[in-house]
Amino acid sequence: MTEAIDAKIKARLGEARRILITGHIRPDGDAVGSMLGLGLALEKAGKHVQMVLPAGLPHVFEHLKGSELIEREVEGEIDTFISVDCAEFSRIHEELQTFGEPFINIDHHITNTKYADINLVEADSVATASILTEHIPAWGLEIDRASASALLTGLITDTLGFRTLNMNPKAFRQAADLMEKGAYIPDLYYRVLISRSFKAVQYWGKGLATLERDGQMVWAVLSLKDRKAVEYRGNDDADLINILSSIEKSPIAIIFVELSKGMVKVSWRARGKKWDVAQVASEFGGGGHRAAAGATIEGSLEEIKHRVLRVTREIL
Ligand SMILES: [Mn+2]
Repeated sequence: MTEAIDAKIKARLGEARRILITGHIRPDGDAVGSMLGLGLALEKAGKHVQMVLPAGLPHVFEHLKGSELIEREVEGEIDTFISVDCAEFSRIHEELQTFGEPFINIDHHITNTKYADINLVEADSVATASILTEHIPAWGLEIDRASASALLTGLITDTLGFRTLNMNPKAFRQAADLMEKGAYIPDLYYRVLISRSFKAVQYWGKGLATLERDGQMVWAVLSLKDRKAVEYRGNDDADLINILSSIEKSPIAIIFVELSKGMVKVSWRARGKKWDVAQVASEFGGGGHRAAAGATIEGSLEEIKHRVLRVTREIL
């Protein structure tokens, strides 16, 4: 089965001249690392590759070699469109949706809707970067040091540093292989999981001041006002969710981030195999994994908070 998909992808990439690669909107380390890991390998094989993120590259990944090649716009014609780490067509940036459905969809989300001509979806993989690390050589491509660093970044970020419940021996072996290709784990690890801006920690303070608990759930809220007050420039929770999910006796953590007036991003984290927060997120049109899921919901912060807490309590 996988061999057949590998053969199809290899043939398609062999014919490809001008390739477009993108990851999901609000790209994380796996989306960026996968784009770059594959894109650099294809460039090395002589392909014209455009790696595109219309909203730009999050600055936390700017240290990655080759990341300067990531553009905001597509130039000229495209004959092969590849999406990575993108569970649904709607998770591709609007501006790129005009290119139609991708030819190749490479992803590890269990909620993937298989919207492309060729779908390489392996839900038991810890990251899309893990799928790529395994399959890139089968497509006749080479993983060099820059590509290895990007892929290892995907592995590190999606597993929160090799500690999520879905971690498997294969991911450790792949990390070792990528290190042998020159990826330097201490630096990559520090950059994406440890280092933070002063403003991000001030922003945490705002969120932590709203911390509440009920039964096994713990939650916090980050409003637009908070973000402005500390001049935090990201459009996210600055990973505050990881702090919430460390709280003992509270296996379910939820964070509410007001993206704009009337638009709230909700993220869930669950500790322990008993819970499946992807199921809750899907009630709100979102998705993800058993242990980590998210949804973007329209409505006011207060109203969404009540609805989400009620539905999460009911389902879990
Ligand atoms: Mn991923």
